[in-house]
Amino acid sequence: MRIASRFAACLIFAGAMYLLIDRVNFWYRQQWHFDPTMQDLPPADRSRWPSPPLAWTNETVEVQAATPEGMKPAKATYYINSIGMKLVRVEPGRFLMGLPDDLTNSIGPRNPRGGGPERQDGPMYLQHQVTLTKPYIIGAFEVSNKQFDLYDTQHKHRRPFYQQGSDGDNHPVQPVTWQEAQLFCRWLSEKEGHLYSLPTEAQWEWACRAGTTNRTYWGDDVEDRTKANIGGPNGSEKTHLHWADDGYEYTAPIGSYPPNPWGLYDMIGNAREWVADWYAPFRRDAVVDPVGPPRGGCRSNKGDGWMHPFHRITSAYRDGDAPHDAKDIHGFRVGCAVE
Ligand SMILES: [Ca+2]
Repeated sequence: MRIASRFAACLIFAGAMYLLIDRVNFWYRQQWHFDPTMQDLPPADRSRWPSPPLAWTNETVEVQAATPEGMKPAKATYYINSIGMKLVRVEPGRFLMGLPDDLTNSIGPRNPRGGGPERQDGPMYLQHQVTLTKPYIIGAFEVSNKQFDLYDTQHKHRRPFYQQGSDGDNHPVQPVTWQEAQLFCRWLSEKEGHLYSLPTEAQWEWACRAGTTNRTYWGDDVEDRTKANIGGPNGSEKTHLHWADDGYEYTAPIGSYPPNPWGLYDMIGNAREWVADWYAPFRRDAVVDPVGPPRGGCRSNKGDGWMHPFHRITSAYRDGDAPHDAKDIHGFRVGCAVE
């Protein structure tokens, strides 16, 4: 009896400690909102930007795109900026963002506070209608190490071991913080006179889906590892080593897998990509040009990554991490305003 009561007391104590730590952790994350380095950048001082903006070249090519109907030829126009980055213009449209409830349950709702274990207390994938009213530009590829090195010559010393040396130059840059991704966009804006920024989460997902309504832009077979650089049945970093049958145990050079129907590469897999929004549960209401909530503790990132298990693979994938967090999976692609 004495042992049982001690055991019960231990359980109560452990439960209380867990709740206390959880609340402190939540409070701590909320404080990030007040840190100026975690905020959107101040409005750009455009007086020193090149005017008129640097001209881009462009090319229209036929690509073999991954679609729900299999591999299909598609025409894609790429704008090429001053550092050789290829960009695609995306037209306005309306789509269902998030996932239907049955899929949400199989993927597992993400923790609405970002990071940490998955929980059932937030509609992180609640499907809702999004209307985007303006065209925008988005990178056709993830930002590469070589491109990011032009902005930060010291980043090469932070590359993970599997991206060392010139062989890693064309891999997606990682790790980068949300703040670093923003600063890269500002640097590129000042260099060219075009207004770059991270895409919003809705802009990113519309571009990823590229008009498809399936679980991914190539259909519903999430175990098809010829379509994206993703993990295996158990995608933890440890076991991913056993899933190198596509030739890439970790990241792959950008553009190693087929593009989506709009000519965008690695929207699923490879680096997981920061977007502009604070990370928060979705609501059922239809929204127009959403930019996310005005405050939060974590920033969203999209697109699954090279270590993700099959059951999490979807165009709607999202997670939240601290803006100053930089894991070996955090990369990004640029967005740019049509002006
Ligand atoms: Ca990616």
